[in-house]
Amino acid sequence: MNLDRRTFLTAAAGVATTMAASTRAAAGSRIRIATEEAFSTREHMRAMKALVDAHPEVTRFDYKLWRMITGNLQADTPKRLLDFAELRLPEMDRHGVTMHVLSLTSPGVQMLDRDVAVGVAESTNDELAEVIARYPGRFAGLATVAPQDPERAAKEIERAKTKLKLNGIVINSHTNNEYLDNPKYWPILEAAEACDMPIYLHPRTPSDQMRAPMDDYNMGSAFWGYGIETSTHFVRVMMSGAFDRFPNLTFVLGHMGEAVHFWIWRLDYMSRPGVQRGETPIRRLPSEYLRRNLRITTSGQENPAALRYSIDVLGVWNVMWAIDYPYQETASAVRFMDTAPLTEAEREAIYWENARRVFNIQSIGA
Ligand code: 1DF
Ligand code: MN
Repeated sequence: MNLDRRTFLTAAAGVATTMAASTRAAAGSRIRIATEEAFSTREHMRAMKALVDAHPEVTRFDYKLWRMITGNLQADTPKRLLDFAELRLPEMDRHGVTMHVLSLTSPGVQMLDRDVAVGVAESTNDELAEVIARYPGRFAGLATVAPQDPERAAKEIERAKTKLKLNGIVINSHTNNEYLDNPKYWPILEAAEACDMPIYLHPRTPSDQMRAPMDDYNMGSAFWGYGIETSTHFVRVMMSGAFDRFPNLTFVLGHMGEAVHFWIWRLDYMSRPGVQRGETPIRRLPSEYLRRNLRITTSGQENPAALRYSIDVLGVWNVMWAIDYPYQETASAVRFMDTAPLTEAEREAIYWENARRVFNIQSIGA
């Protein structure tokens, strides 16, 4: 561990010990909605196993990861992905987590062949709705769609909204190396806007176009490649003019906004008329889309300075809390949010009020 990192951790621990835990939290009555929480189904696992088994020669990070996950369903991560009652709810209860907003774990159905993907997406959404109904007030959920078939995906968004009462859509970045700014995917954006369903743009291993420098050191993973892939995807969508065409469409980015808004000043500066903006169809400044059409979550990022910055530039109403279960620890995600140097109003907004509004959550808590 180098000195910088040690200094940072000491500073973070100092914040933790000097901030008193809220009395409501101590009484166990604080509401906490975690917004990027992964699950899987038996059918999803079977389809992913068939895929990676059929291509033993592929060494891309996502294939390696899925060989590991599907190699032993009794291992810790797959067990936690498939479970609700035995491990997940007790873990939530131990740490005072009221709800998980569930999403099918990355890359969802997006590595599967089109027709398989459509089938797994629809059955996953049915199972998700059953889980939500089985444990009232404890789960909400984002619908999986197969972008491989944009028309069916648009229909599934409508079914997820009206019939299954799901709370948004998850898309795990690129699909067969294509991005959502491609006009063939506009039916998905159009349906999402029409149904008032936010699109949670979740990471996956970078596209082939971006992969080469990520192939060493496992950099295609959540360590670096996930964020670069996903932030680039969002910026592409923004620069395509999608938010002019669909002005009420909202995207959600995890991992503290995949750092997109850390570029907010430079995105505006470099896209000023005559430099870059004249070459793109966008009608507003990037900063306006970042504040109107983007929400972010804290999944997997426990850095109070990055949180403060995010609130200051995007507004407290655009920031939500998340754990990234089962890939990160519930205990530390709760400790981070309980002790971050915020006003109580900010803490409540980020812990649950924003999630309720953004994901249209109807009932909270048992
Ligand atoms: C990991 C992280 C894996 C995230 C994920 O899905 C995932 C990980 C397979 O740490 O291996 O979605 N994440 O969201 O950062
Ligand atoms: Mn995640």
